[in-house]
Amino acid sequence: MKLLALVGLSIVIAGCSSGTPESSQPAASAPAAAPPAPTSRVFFVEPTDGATVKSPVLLRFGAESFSIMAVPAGEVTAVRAGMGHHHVGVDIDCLPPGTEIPKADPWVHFGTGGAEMAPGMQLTPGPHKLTLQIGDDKHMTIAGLCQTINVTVAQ
Ligand SMILES: [Cu+2]
Repeated sequence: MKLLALVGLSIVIAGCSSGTPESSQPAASAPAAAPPAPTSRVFFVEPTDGATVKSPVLLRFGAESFSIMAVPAGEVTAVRAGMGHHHVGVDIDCLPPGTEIPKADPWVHFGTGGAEMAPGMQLTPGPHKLTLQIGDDKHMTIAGLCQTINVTVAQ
């Protein structure tokens, strides 16, 4: 008798939910790649945004809730979730998520898992934009893991 009541109740609930328009549900975003944890971020430690610096410009990178790792040796057939390496682009903006970062100017890959360039990057005097962009093991950009800063290189 009790089982019968439960069955009846579930039918009522099913009847209600089927009457609800699906459009009232929050739309689930469907990114091309697995998204990083919401708190993941990447940032310049050196230089700081707006700084006046001297060439060669010392570069240091930081990352939170994301693992900076060397690209595996040999042919990479699959990417490791939550792992990647740094890239710096000079006078260029962040690339859209899911873009392969070119292995050419103005991009530098830190494929060995490094988080700095010392003594630094040669830059001409004047204002420059520096973009720090994470790429996965296939050098593909990941949503949210990019930062652009502006610096001025002194004469
Ligand atoms: Cu790369």
